[in-house]
Order: sequence, then C-alpha cells, then structure tokens
Amino acid sequence: MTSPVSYELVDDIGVISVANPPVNALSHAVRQGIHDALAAAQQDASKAVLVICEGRTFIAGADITEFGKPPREPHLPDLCNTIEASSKPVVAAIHGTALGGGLEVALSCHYRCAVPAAKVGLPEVKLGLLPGAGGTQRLPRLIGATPALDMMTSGNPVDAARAASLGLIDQLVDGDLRTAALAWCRELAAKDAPRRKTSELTADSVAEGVLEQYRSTIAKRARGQVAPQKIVDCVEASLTRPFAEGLQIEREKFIECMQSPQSAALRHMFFAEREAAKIQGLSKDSPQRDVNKVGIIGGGTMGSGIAMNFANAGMQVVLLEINDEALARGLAIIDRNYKGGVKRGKLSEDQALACRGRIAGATDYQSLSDADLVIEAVFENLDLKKEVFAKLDATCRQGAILATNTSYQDVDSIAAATKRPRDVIGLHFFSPAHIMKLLEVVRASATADDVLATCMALAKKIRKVPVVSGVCYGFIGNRMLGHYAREAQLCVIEGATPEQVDGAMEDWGMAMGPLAVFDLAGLDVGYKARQGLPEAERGDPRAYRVADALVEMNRLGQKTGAGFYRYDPETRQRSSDPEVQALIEREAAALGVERRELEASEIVDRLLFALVNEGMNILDEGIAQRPGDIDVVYVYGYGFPAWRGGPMHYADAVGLAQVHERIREFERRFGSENWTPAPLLERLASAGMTLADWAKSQVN
Ligand code: 3H9
Repeated sequence: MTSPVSYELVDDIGVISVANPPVNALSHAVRQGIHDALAAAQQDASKAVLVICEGRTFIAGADITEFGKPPREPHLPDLCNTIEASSKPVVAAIHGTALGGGLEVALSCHYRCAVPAAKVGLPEVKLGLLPGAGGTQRLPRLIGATPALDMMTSGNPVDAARAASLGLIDQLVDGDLRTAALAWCRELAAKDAPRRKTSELTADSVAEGVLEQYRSTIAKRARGQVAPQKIVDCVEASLTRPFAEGLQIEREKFIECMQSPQSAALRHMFFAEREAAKIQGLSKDSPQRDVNKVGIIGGGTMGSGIAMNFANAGMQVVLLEINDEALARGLAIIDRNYKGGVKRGKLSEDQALACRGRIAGATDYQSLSDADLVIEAVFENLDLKKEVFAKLDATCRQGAILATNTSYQDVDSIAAATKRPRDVIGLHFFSPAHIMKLLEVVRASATADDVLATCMALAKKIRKVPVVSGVCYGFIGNRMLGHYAREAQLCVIEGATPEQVDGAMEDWGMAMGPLAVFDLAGLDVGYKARQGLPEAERGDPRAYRVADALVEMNRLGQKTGAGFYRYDPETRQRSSDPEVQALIEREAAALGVERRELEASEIVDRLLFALVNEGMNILDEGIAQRPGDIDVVYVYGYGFPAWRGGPMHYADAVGLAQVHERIREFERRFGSENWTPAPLLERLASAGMTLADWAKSQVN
C-alpha cells in the first residue's frame, strides 16, 4: 500500500508532504509516514525540513475514526516529540485548517508559516477531549496561558492574522505556499537558524485567581462537562511543572476523557451531523437546481428570520406580505435583528448593510414570478397554506422550488394544491430562524430528487444543519416533543412544581426546562395547534389543562410577562408564581388527581423515555433515516445537550433493555394509552441489540 506521506529532497530542503484526503487526518499510516520521512531527513543532505499538506487543508487533527480502536505506534505525542527533537529545523506550512493534532504537529515544529486564509485551533473540547499530543503544554508556553485557555476551552479556531499576533504563526505568506515556505526554509538554513523548541519555553505566569475564574465560568457555560475543566488543570500544570511532567498529566487526563461517555456522545454527534447530510438512495453528486433568488411569504418573526439566512449567504430575497403595513413590520424585524447582530459583534455595520440590501419587500405575488425558491411562512393553517400554494402554482416559473415552513401540517396535501407536487418540499426552520442551526427538510411523497438534493446543499450554504424527515404530524422534532411535553405537564398535575420539572431537566443538561421553553415559544402556539386538531387527536386532555387555562387567562408566556412563570420585564428572569401553583392544584383536584412528591429521577426518565419511545416509532416508520438524525434534530433544534449525544444515543448509553423495562413500569403505573413500548424498542431490547447496531444493519 502506498504511504499517504511522501518525502523528497528539493535542493537542500527535505519536504514531507501529507496527502490523506479529505482532511489529512493523522491516521496510523500518516503518523508512520511522517515518522519515517523525518528519520530519512536526519540522515540525508537536507539542511531544513518542511511539513506541508496537499489538498484542501493542513492536517485537521487525529483520525477520529481510529478512536476506541487499539492504539498503534507511533503514537501522536511521541511523534510530536520526535519532530521537536529533529537535528534539523522543521517548518510547518499551513493552509486550510490546522486543527487538533494537526496544530500539535505544527507546535512541535520549530517554525510556522501560513497563508492569510488559514485557521488554526484546538477543537478537541468539542469532542469531549483535550489536546492530547502536547497541545496543553506547548500552546501556553508559546502564546501565554490566557489566550491558550480561550482557544482550548472554547475549541474555536482563530484566523491566521490573530494567530500571527499571538506569536502562534511566525510568518504570513502571500502567493504559492510551497514556494514561499521553501524560500523561507532556505533562508533559515542559510543563517543557521536555531531549532526553537516550544517545550523549552516558560509560560508567563497568570495573575492570581485567573484559573479559578476560568473554572467557575466554565462551570456555568459548559455546565456538566468534564473536558474543559481538565483543560484548565493541564494548563495549570504547564505553568507549574516541568514539560515532561505536564505531558504526563495531559496524557492521563486525555485518556480519562477518551474513555468518558461524554466524549463517546460528542464523537457520535460529530459523525451523526455529517451522516445526516446524506440521503439514502440519492448519490452525492445528484443533479441540483440553481437557486439565486428566494421569495419568502410572510414577514412575521419566522419569515423575517428565514429571509436573513439567504441574504447573509449572498442571495437576492423578496419578502412578500399582504399589505404595506405588514411588510413594514416584517422589514422592521429584519432591521432590528441586523442591528442586534452588529451590537453583539456578529457582523460589521458594512456587512449588515450589504445583507439588508439584498432583501426587497413586495405585496404582489407577481414579484415572485422569477424566484428560484419560494418559502411560505404564513400562519399554521392548512387551508390558508393550500391557498398560498395554489397562487404560487399560478405565478412561479416552471422549475421553481416551492417550500413550506410548516411545523406540523401535511406537506402532501399542501403539494396537492399545486399541479407540480414534484417541486414541493417542507423546509422547517426553528425560531429564531436566523440563529437556530437546525433545518428539517421534509420529503413529501412526490418531492423530486433534485429538489431534495438542492435543498440539502442550500442548507449548508446558509450554514444550517439539515435533517431529512418524512411526512407525519410534527415531523421528527415536534412529533417527539408532543410526548415530552405531555409528560412534563402530567408531572405538574401529579405533584411537581414547574420549577421542579424544569430544574430536573436543566440539572440533567437540557439548555432550558420544558415549561420555560413553552413560555418562551408562547403558550398560544400549542393552544392553537391543539384547537386545529379533532379532539381525539389532541392527546391526553389532563396534560393540557393548565396550559389551556393559562392561555385563557392571557398568560401567553414571556411575551405577556407571565405563563408558567412570572417574568421580570427588564431582565426576563423567571420566578415562580403562587397564582400558577393555585391553578395547578385546582385543576388537579378537578381531575381527581391525588398529588404526590416526584423524584427528579422519575421526571427525567419519564420525559426522556417518552422522547425515546416516539423516536423508535419514527425510525420504524421510516420517517427518520437513522437514529443519529433524530439526535441531530434534538441537539440542534431543542437544546438537548450534545454531550449526552441526543435522545437515541442516550438510550443506547443507558441500555435499551433498561429503557424498555422502565417504559413497561410506566405502562403498569400510568396506563398503556401513554406508555406502550414501541415495537422497535421491544425487538431490539429482546435481541440485546443497540440502536447503533440496528442502524448499521439497515445500511448493509
Ligand atoms: C485530536 O486531534 C486529538 C489530539 O489532540 C490528540 C491525539 C492523541 N478524523 O466536516 P467535513 C471527515 S481530535 C476523521 O464535512 P468541512 C468527516 O467525517 C481531532 N475524519 O468537511 C467527513 O467525512 P465524510 C481534532 C474526519 O470541509 C469528511 O472528513 N480535530 C476528521 O466542512 C469531511 O468533513 C477536529 O476535531 C477527523 N479528524 O470541514 C477537526 N475530520 O465525507 C474535525 C473530518 O465521510 N473536523 N473528517 O462525511 C472538522 O472540524 C472539519 O471536518 C473540517 C473540514 C473543518 C476539518
């Protein structure tokens, strides 16, 4: 087998070239190749050694697919030490992204240059890990503990200019990287430049209390997560211990992280997100349609947010409203959002102006006649949506993609309102649409393959994470949420306070408890959705008694200052409300429910296993392509903690037999109407299989 690493002498410079597409990950073969090339360079006539990569990027890190497999020598930390110990100066030439182990390789080199468009970072924390090849020891020594902590605990890369200002990059080079890097190597060799070993530097000490400050900020920002705290421990070692000892500490903590369920969950999410972009039965290079001009119907909070996504990606947008007044309101929301973005430093004033300039307003359907994609974002009413689609059918050019942003409605019936159902698709954005990453792409029964492929590619262009869903009430996310919401509210009726329910879920890791989320979204949203359904399809009526009563009292949530909680008008801080507690007790008494104490563990299991059970049905019905897709929906759309890996990964981590047993117990206690184990769960639990095994068996 040919090595992904080649070595050649170019005049008197030894050039180690890595070619391991797509991202030059440090597989065993790459580590071995660099190791062998470096050994050759020690023996030949080279005066300096250059490490450079082919393809789109410098080394983007350790090969994540090798994690969990038996480790093979040369190990990366040893390879980094070998690079640093080279008898000849070693220069890293960076383009694309030098990430994780890739940056650790560069940190072990004696000099680093980069193209201005390059980015460098240590993103291990996003995989529940810490830099494990000397990064925690070398980076603080090179650039100081504070910027190193910022980079490592956030995992966010910095651009080349910032890296240069930090002293992480020595030279920014214009033009061809290889040519410039070779010239620099010759220059260094000619002046017999020293081999600068990062490990021999002393990290500047930090002011007292700085590390503690990081620990307490991280405890809030990365609540429940282990890796970022261990990164602070390692940086502390870099300040107080000799390099070799620090390396040892890093190794121990890296292994602890690697074996942790948190890292398993985050690594699962890394691959699940990428897998979700792939559509079963559709090849990677399926034909796509051109989309340059996008029409949005409805300038409410949702439509305005959706419009911004496309304008931000450089596309022309027309926002359509029913009259000038409504249009002015929609455009004002957009102006406000852009202003907010500038204030928060998300984009510059010029960028905001340019994006805003791409959004035009209109009140006449004719202005959508040349749009390539139209997204309807009007009220959640099936008849109204059908009316809109009939108009679009009459107005839009042939070949235009017609999308609905419905959260619940039947996309097949919406498509049937047109004579071109092949062009109709669901694009379900999440609020606030210009910020939330998730996009459910709803494939209706007639949706053409090229329409689906176009929308998946577009999602990436507008920086969303797309997940394909089949047609059903609520699609993947909201259909499951119905069951989670039911249990949250039944727990309240049975005896828990809203604070106990939300507190249990937030302590477990959810970004926000369910009742606080309903208050944020507006209790009228669920109310209206329920009213639109026949009574038999509204679910357990006991669950919604309190929410319905709150809406009827005009307590709609945050927007009216009160819902399940009361909200401070200034800070939006929630506080409990005795009036709500009295209402809950009245409703429980009216239902004949004898209230009791509920343990946090019961609340957590009921809410999460309600999600899992419905997720199993969704998989069995083929609504979601794979368990990982459901996890992506929940992590990116519903505040599910990534370090728990999404509900389906969590079920695997708990053990499907145990989940099944607990659901059976709930069935005995609470009745089979809400708690019947999903057939897929029954099958997998009795076969002793995991969902991950099942997903693999479905592909083969
Ligand atoms: C580490 O380094 C630990 C060390 O400190 C210590 C070790 C001892 N490995 O994202 P894309 C695949 S931890 C294996 O769509 P983009 C990816 O699955 C690592 N595979 O491209 C996908 O495969 P497919 C620290 C990887 O252009 C394909 O490459 N490094 C890896 O949007 C394309 O990926 C990181 O965490 C990998 N490391 O973004 C960096 N990376 O086509 C992780 C990617 O089959 N990677 N693949 O679906 C990234 O952030 C992005 O991939 C990157 C490119 C920005 C590089």
